[in-house]
Amino acid sequence: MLPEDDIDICSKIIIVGDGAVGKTCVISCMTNNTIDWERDPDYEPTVFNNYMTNWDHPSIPAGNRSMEIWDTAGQESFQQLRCMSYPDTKVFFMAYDVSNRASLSNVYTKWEPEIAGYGPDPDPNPWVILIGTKADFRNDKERKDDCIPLEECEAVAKKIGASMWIETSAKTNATFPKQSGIAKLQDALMCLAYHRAKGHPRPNYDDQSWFKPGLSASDEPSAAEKMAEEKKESKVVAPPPAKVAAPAKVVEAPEKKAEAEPRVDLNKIRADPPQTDTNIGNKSGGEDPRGLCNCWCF
Ligand SMILES: Nc1nc2c(ncn2[C@@H]2O[C@H](COP(=O)(O)OP(=O)(O)OP(=O)(O)O)[C@@H](O)[C@H]2O)c(=O)[nH]1
Ligand SMILES: [Mg+2]
Repeated sequence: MLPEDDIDICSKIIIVGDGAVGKTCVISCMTNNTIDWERDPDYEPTVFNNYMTNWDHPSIPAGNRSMEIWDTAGQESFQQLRCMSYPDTKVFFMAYDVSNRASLSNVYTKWEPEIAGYGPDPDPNPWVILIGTKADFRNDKERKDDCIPLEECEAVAKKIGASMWIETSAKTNATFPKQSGIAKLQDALMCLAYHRAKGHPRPNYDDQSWFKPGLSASDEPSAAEKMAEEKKESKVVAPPPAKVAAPAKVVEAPEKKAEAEPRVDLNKIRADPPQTDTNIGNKSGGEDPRGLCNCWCF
């Protein structure tokens, strides 16, 4: 373990992007991992939700580290509420769906101006990780032709001054977390938040020296991989009951790791989403079928 660092870090992270691109599913992968992909998960638009957690990374000196991650509504009707959450954000996740060109162009026509222009003291150069979601579509014979070429996505990352661009699949993460891009996203988030807290300049896309693989470096099967394996085995004897929350993803617990602390849970308040070109459906009211809770266990 590296020596204790001299600073306490509490980083605020926000995810933005069009409605239904898969923001909440990505956050779920980084937290409780309870989405049941064997049943097509219902789309429940988010209004607002946040999570608080401690975190660590093998390349980052130990210290008092916490992160607050905010899941926002992509729906236009929640713009005002969403914007209120922007001040003091250290790292933004900007998400697009790899099969939805409008969601990618909205990254620079809508989301980048929105986060860089809000509030009395907006940050004209926000720190951003661009996230492609639903990357499993790239290997899906029925959907791969809809997918945006990788070069175009990378060009957008450069255009908005993102420090990194990562394509992820929340769906694949259930069985292949290393390949899903989620572990890499977690590593990138921790490294970038630390870099910012240390007062370093915002990294350019072409300089990735700030990034160190941690979770994504291990060859050991992760807890999620083992869980998926166990789930498969237990299915032979008895199918798992629907909607039972899976155990939280556990990755080498650090000595100082604490239970994630619930903060605010408004996820039960459902949006009444307008139909946009990225809105694949809607449903309001009732329990969240994904069973999301406010926790984050790296
Ligand atoms: N194939 C596939 N589908 C996904 C993936 N992630 C999300 N989805 C689907 O997309 C739907 C919407 O995902 P959400 O995470 O709720 O979308 P969101 O961006 O949070 O939407 P808002 O809360 O309205 O802004 C889910 O119900 C899934 O069916 C993925 O990685 N692969
Ligand atoms: Mg959501």
